[in-house]
Amino acid sequence: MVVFDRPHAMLDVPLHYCPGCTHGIIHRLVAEAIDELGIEGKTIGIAPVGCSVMAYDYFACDMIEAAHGRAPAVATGVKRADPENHIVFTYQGDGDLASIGMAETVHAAARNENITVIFINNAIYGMTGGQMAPTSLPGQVTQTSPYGRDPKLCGYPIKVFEMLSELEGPEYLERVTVNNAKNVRAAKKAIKKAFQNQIDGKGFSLIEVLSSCPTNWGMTPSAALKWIDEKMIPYYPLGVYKDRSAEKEAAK
Ligand SMILES: Cc1ncc(C[n+]2csc(CCOP(=O)(O)OP(=O)(O)O)c2C)c(N)n1
Repeated sequence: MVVFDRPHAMLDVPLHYCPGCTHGIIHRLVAEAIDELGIEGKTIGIAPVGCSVMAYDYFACDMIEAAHGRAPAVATGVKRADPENHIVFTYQGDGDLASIGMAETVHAAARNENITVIFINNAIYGMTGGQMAPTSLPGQVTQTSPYGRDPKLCGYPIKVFEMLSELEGPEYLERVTVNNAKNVRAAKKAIKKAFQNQIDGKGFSLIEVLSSCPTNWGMTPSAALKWIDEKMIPYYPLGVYKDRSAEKEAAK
């Protein structure tokens, strides 16, 4: 009996990610959700630049490359062109989604576009070598904040969900992480729900995944997973920030 296998929606190729990077786990969870919902043939993924720029090599579904930050705009076009037959997801880093692409993110959420957004928050610009991101923590040492992020100089981190949950538009916002087995299971559930919402026509679903970047954080993989628990989760609490359908149900 097969009890564990590679998801069909994930291609059998080696990943280029650094040891201990959690992009690979999240790719797997997305692929499992696609398999379980039986949507591989109609799914189109949009990945802009960032460490996941080569995601088109890893997913078995159709993939489109977007310019930095523009994935929600591209996803909007793809989804609206054939809403009945396309399931569209974006896969974006925090530099991408919360900095150069912040406008696209906010407006797609406000419009309640019926798309699924997978947001990888590793608190740093990974691909370009570890510069400070909009989500880098106060005091965090990065290539461009060698003495630690000073909010007086660089401003405060952007808490994407705390902002977006004030909008009427979005259907579902949940922050998860993948730093231990229990959290991976919860992340899978949230990612699958974000796709299911789209299938059900409910609208904009965004899953933020607190992720590790051992290379640019200058840590071992296990220390990086611990850092998520000790530093990231207290600043970016896990949980559901918006679930409009559940709220409507509860109000009945
Ligand atoms: C318009 C534009 N500006 C800047 C860049 C350079 N660039 C490539 S990836 C990247 C940051 C990616 O960081 P993030 O989105 O956090 O993803 P990660 O690599 O950490 O997964 C930047 C600034 C670019 N490719 N295009």
